[in-house]
Amino acid sequence: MGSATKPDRPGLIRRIAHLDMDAFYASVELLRYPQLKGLPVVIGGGRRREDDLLDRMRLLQPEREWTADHLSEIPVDVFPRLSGYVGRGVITTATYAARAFGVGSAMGVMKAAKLCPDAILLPVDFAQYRHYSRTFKDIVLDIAPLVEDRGVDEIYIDFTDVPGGQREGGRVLARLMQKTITDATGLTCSIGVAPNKLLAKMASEFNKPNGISIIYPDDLESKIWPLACRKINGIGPKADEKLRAQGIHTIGDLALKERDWLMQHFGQSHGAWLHDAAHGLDDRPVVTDSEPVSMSRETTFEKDLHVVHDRAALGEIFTRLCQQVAADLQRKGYVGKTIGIKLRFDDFQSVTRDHTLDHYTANPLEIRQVGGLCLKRVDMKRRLRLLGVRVGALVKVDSDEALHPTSHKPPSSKLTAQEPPAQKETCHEQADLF
Ligand code: DCP
Ligand code: MG
Repeated sequence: MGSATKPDRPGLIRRIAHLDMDAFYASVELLRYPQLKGLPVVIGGGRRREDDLLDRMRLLQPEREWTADHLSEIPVDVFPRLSGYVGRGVITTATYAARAFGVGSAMGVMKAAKLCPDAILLPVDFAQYRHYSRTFKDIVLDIAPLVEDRGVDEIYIDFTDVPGGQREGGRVLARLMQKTITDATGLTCSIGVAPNKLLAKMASEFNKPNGISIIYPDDLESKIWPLACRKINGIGPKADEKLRAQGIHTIGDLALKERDWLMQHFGQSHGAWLHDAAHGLDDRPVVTDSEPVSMSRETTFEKDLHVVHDRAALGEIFTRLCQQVAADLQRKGYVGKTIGIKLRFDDFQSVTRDHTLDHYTANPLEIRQVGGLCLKRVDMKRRLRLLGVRVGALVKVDSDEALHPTSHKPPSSKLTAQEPPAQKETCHEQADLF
């Protein structure tokens, strides 16, 4: 699994955790309706109308008071069931009891009703989920400072330097986090700890719910290679189909393929990434909120601009955007080496292109020049609504990396848009515009 130790502190093993809350929306709902614990419950089909249930109780039992304080006293048989549902709503998540019937995220409520008609259907309440999301993240931040926010219910945490983070491969710290979160909120989570983010993300699923899974470098063959390729975060259904067409089903199958073969069949960068991923290699750092990944400036024009007729205006706007993003970088003390552009055409189709330099910069002229080269790679077939420039792969201007860029890789260009690269013939006309 490559060198797992940290070059700057030999002996310390890189330990990265991925924490994911269990059946998150459903578990938050069960906090206010504890009487539903253990039952099949699905969340979806509409926004929250808590008062509907209370209104019903006021009719059924008018002799007593029914307020938001009495939610836990609503009898189970009063809750709406899936069987009564008619509509096009989609399920956001389901309790583990409901999952046993094959019900899960992104499934139509009507379909779920066929699988488990007796499941209880509750509406979504995003404000409540956001509240608990903030709460569990704050708890983790109190224990470990390096936390990367990955959405409402998941985070990566760098355990490497945290006290207890190395004990039992990270299990001691993971257990402390689970307990602190459950004590404070009543919610459970699952945690995977591994040498990197890629493996930690897979590991957090191994023992769900309320589980901990520890992956060591030597576990690759026994624990990772038997898994389906889809378990790699980044291999979606389309990529999986392509792999299957080549007889590659498991991560172990993928690991057996030569790097060159993968690069030939799946493109240089994707092929190389597939090879690394199958061998459990992933150097991505845990990126905290305080470290921006990129800075960008963009503008939507008052009226759509024509690439030829409005050439002067577009050139000026682009120069200004580059100056602004360079000023942002300089003010905040960052330099970056990936320069990218974004365009939106009058049909709302968006295109991005970027180019990675072999050094870091915050120089407006250089950003302008490299951005201009990126623009030349776009087929300007329509009028433009929006133009933007982005500088990514940021580091602090006074960091070691900025002063002595370590990458010996040649500068590379990457197409980040979904559509095929611009045709040469159509590019000629625009070649001098920017
Ligand atoms: N979510 C959603 N629509 C989806 C997937 C998820 O609205 N298609 C929401 C509901 C989930 C939350 O995001 O509760 C977190 O997603 P997860 O994939 O982590 O799923 P859960 O936390 O519900 O379950 P698990 O225990 O498998 O993590
Ligand atoms: Mg989850």
